[in-house]
Amino acid sequence: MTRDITLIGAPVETGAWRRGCLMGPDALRTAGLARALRELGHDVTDAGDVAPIAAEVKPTDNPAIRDLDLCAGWVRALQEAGNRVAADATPIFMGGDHLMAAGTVPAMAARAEAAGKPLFVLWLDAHPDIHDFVSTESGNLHGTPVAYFTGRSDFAPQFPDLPAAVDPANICMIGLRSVDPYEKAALAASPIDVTDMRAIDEHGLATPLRAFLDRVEAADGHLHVSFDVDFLDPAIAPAVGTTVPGGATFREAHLVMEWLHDSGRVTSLDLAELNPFLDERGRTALLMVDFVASLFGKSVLDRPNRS
Ligand code: NNH
Ligand code: MN
Ligand code: MN
Ligand code: MN
Repeated sequence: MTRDITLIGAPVETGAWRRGCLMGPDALRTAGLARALRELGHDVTDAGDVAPIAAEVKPTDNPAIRDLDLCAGWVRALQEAGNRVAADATPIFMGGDHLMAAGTVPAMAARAEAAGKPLFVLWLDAHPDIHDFVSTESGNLHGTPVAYFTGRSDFAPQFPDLPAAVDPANICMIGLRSVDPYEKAALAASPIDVTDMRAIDEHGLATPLRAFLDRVEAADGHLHVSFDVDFLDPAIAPAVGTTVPGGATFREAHLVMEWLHDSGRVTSLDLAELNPFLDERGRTALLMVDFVASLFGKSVLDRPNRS
């Protein structure tokens, strides 16, 4: 299937403690993201980078929160950029830290709603990013997008009113291995489908991913994939500010990409947390491009796999 793919740069870095994610979109460009997708036959347009909408917002009561004005400006700008994406286009949002998902996911939820379909979200990450303005101890707002886009906590008036909330029952998180106490409680009380690294070690990720993709299919849903670089093991993907040992291997991540492709269901993608300042000769950026190519149709053999 040939797609109209729009690359949208989201060089937000104020959601993370370490600087450098602002170089993420350019590193993905340099690593050949557009070329790799064109070689697979897709029509690719690079829409350039989004810029934050300057705004001064009301401070919160949590003194730990960092760069609130700029973060709020990014969320607003990325929602607006997401709203401009054509109904039949497949956007790839090139981050930028994971705060980007507070912009991209609500826009994709609104787009799905306009098409009369539910939005499902596959969250590939070491972290659940389900903090809110009150619970975050680090004050880094890349740890908050899931609480925001599910409407779980109040982010008003700093972040925009949600155009459409994502039903937490439509979210699947895979790869978790760094969960703060508040987040543990939040997940325990939530219908979010969670596969942590222990579950992957014990049973593999095939069963939970298949079950989730079957649900997307049965509901005829849109599927947004939010891929945080730290989903991957730091041994293969060092270019991320929050490495956590014991992540997904090359083969596990590759299999996820190939199943996502086979499902035909992916309607939008975030590439989050790539920090090129921490990379080694571009290897993490090149690896991400390789995974994206697999998600959009690069295969080893020109015949279906038997399974
Ligand atoms: N939970 C931590 C925090 O809120 C870490 C979040 N960092 C991430 N998330 N990289 O994916 O600060
Ligand atoms: Mn740039
Ligand atoms: Mn994340
Ligand atoms: Mn993470």
